Amino acid sequence: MKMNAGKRGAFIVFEGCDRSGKTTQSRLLVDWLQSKDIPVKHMNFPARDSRIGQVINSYLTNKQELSDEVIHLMFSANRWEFSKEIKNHLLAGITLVVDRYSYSGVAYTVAKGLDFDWCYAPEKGLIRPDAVFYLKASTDILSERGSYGEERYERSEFQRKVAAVFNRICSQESSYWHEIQAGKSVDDVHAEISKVTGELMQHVANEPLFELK
Ligand code: Z5A
Repeated sequence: MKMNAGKRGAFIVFEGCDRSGKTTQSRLLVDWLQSKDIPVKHMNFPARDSRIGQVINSYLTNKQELSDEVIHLMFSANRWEFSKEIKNHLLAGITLVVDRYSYSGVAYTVAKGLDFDWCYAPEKGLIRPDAVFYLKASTDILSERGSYGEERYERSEFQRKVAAVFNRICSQESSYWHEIQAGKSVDDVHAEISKVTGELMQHVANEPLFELK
């Protein structure tokens, strides 16, 4: 559904498996945009500081047990908590660079065996990104970046299932998803992302915001 038109910021999301470089690249992109005097803000999901985010954090760090359905809806509620803020920033002309969004929500829960459509349903109505950078690399490459930590989901077999869901979404949403080979050097990956972002910034300001549907 189309919403307000006007000069606005771009909504840029990073997705990918663990250690694919989302934090590294999203920070570099923020620095790059700032160097061009573009107003920009970095966000990440889960946003662990909110009340819902604190519950998510206790689940991820294995301090609390929740059913797969309940934690899925908590992750989605965490995004809804910030949806008005996201919209207001974009309409105020601030570009948002966001580390994980709805697609992580879908990918990690579908990887547990839940139905794709059920997982996607609570995301409908959230603002749709203008660009998603999908940082893609094999689990073998990613596991060379250090051993998995103590949090849930940090296991190779599970990560392969997550990657399969990201691949599916990437081919379904190819109009705004950009597959980036994340096994390249940090500088090469950044160069590719900043090039696509530069092109995006030339036209996005006058486009309406869209919702996930
Ligand atoms: N989750 C969910 O289930 N549902 C949801 O709706 C959402 C999330 C939003 C926590 O997320 C968990 O929540 C996550 C998904 C689930 N599950 N897991 N596992 P998080 O965002 O807090 O995840 P994280 O654990 O903090 O980040 P990450 O994904 O593990 O890492 P990253 O941000 O992609 O990578 P990085 O920190 O930038 O880099 C990792 C290392 O690789 C670091 O040492 C870098 O220096 C190195 N690196 C980065 N790029 C390169 C290149 N190009 N070459 C070599 N080395 C590199």
